[in-house]
Amino acid sequence: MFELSPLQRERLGFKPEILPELIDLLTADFEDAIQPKQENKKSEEIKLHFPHLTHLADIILKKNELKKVAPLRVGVVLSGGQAAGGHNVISGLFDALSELNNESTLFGFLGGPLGIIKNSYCELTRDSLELFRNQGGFDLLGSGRDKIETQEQFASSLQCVQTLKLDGLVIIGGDDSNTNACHLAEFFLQHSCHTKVVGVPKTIDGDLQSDIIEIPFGFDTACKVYSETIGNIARDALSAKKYYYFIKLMGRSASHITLECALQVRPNLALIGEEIFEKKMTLAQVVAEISDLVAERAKQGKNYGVILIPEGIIEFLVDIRALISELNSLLLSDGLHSKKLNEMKTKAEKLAHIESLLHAQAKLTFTLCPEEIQLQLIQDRDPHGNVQVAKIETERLLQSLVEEELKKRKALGTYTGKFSAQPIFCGYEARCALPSNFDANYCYNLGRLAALLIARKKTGYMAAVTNLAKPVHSWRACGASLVQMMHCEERSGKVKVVLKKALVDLAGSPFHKFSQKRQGWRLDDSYSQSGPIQFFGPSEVVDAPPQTLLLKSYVL
Ligand code: FBP
Repeated sequence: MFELSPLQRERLGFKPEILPELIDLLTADFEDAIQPKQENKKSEEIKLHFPHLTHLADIILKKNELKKVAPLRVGVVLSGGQAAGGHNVISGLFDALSELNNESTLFGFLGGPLGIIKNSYCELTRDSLELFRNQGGFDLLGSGRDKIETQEQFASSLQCVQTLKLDGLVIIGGDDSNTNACHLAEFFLQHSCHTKVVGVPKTIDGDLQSDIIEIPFGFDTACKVYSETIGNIARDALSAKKYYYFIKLMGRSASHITLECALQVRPNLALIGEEIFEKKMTLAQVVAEISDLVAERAKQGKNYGVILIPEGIIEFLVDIRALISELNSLLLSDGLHSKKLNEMKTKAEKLAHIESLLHAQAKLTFTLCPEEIQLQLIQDRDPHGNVQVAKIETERLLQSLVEEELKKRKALGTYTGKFSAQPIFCGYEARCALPSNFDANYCYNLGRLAALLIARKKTGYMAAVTNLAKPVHSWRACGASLVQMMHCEERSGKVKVVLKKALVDLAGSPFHKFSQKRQGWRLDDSYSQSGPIQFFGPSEVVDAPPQTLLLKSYVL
């Protein structure tokens, strides 16, 4: 058993603030939100997949007369990547179920969605939760990236919830897990199963958003942890004045994390994948943009700086995107070329073989990449044969290409500075941090709301808390209809009905603010050091929500 640090023990005693509508659960009920009927706007494909759910509108809370609740049996699962606050969702869920009826039972599925398929679970009690309140990590239950997708998996899940006689199943996850939640809710209804399915929005990436899902949990803590690191590194750059720090930030596709950290720290340059995509920029153009910055700063005698690179950038660069797509179709996991490549002994043989197969443009892009990146592009593939973009060391790729470019400029006499760089990856260290007050409060309320949705027999909803830029006493609780968030998307050549990933909105106020400020950040060293997450002190320090939220709500 792990030993808790003094701070962890102190955090066990933190009492999350409950939003007013969720204090007295027995008198709380839901009604349809006043909104234009969405039903007709949904495509035929979506209606076909979700005949029972297609009519569901978002719901809001209303006060009602006291409604007693029979003992509830609920299962909960953590799905996908870790995000700070998961244990608080479960604590909130547990406490709320006990308040609704103290004979209720909460089961936790082990190791992610596979736990549902394989019927692997444990019963959660007040004692088992005791050491997990306000703590980071997902280790109470573990997590996994398995999806409930096939008919057999749906059937096993149905059997599992029926065997356990579950009134509700709470799926804590990102866009894919909540897509599965919607499909499961529909499947259970089609099979006259009374288990209600409720999703909870989680992902540090911040890309699970809609009109009423303002931000998924975990984003705030992760960005605060990264901003602390970046702020410290920036101060190091300013002190030693000898390095450029190329900092890659986690976030599989969208650049929300990079944007938030840029707003918090004010680096000299922050690349935003969505903007690069909109401008149809190539790798060479991005390299030129960074080199221009280095050259401009060198003219002022500044041979140091901080550059933020979102993990997902690789797929937003038009030429790399085309290369990856060509490589993906060439190297299908069961394909001929993949087998051939595996049989080859030397790196050089493998690279030459791939080069010989690529079309002219893709070949040019491939040869532009240093050898170690070329190998990452062809070797690190997922079980479907796709490039694992998260494993490509973009920070090293850009650093080495900028170095090359600067050498050329030096030879031409257009650059006279010194360039020495350090690649840094800010990734896994932030996912299991002790949740910030924002995430601890948010998650606890999400858990309570999920319990209430189940008690009021709502299925196919995601727990949603709005007004998050305001203090907790102004937060509102609602249910977001999952089906209203669905859209059709082509994945691996097939049309699939999935929850839409929310990318950075280039017309939105957070990006607008960033683009107004960034010119000044290039040459002035206006770095801001946010410091570690604080749990004690004035509210503006300990309870601050992400800047992105404040800007979206026009609070800043
Ligand atoms: P989720 O969307 O599942 O929460 O995962 C987010 C994330 O942390 C990404 O930022 C990152 O690209 C990925 O998970 C890493 O995944 P893994 O843990 O499988 O290496």
